[in-house]
Amino acid sequence: MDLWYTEKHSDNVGITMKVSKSLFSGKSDFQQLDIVETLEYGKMMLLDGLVMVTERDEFIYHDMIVHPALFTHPCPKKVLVIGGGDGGSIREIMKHSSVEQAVLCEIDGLVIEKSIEFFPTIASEIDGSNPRVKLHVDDGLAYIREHQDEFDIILVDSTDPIGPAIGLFEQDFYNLVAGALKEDGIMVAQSESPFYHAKIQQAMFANLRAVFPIVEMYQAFIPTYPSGFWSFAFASKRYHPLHDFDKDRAKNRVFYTKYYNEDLHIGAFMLPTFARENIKP
Ligand code: AG3
Repeated sequence: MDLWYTEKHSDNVGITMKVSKSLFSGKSDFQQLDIVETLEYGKMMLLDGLVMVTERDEFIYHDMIVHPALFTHPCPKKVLVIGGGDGGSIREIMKHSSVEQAVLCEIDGLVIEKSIEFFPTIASEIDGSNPRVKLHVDDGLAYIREHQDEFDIILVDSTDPIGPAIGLFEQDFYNLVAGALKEDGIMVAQSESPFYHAKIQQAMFANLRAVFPIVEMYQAFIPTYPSGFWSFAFASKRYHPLHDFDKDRAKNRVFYTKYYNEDLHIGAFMLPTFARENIKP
């Protein structure tokens, strides 16, 4: 029997993958979590039916949510990830030796638990073995309210703005993030597909501009997300992702990155016209 999984990207289009088996299916207090084995992309995690990670292409998203900010900030020591319960962002952050502590604040403990069980290569730094990593199962808003003026970098590794992540796209939240950052802090948030989510981007970037002096969008090619054309918001109090970028430091990095590199860091900020228009001030 042929089993296929489809995530609908609109009423009339989606992505479909052939599945060999279902590994886990359950409902937490917050959302529906499914883990399936696909033939093309390896294991895949879905939240409320939306693709979060696959073993084959997760390196792209995780390289790109982490390294542009960590190679722009001159010396990131304390980094917070909001969401990101699979641990992929924390894994990449840990490659930066300047980082003394990384905190993961994920609202859904089930995502952490099942990622450790089914995605050991992604969750490799959140299984309790690394003393530089702290885990909090908590609402991101509640957490940052109590941790003001503390972080060099905050990464918002969220799902789409429906369900539990809805508040993570609003101006009140960005005000709290700005407060939780030090005076030269940087925030990066996943910012959906420029091709399908123009309205979300318009609102999100307007909210960010109301709070941060430097706001830029950059892109990455992520085959399993809607349209494959994905984006991130770079919002910063002092450092500009291109003008303050030390290309030699990125070039001389001592770890391997399968997607990110010092040239792509610059190229990722170059946007097609329609994407620029989505976020026009
Ligand atoms: N964050 C998910 C981005 C949103 C994907 N959207 C979708 N498939 N409709 C992924 C978490 C990875 N750490």
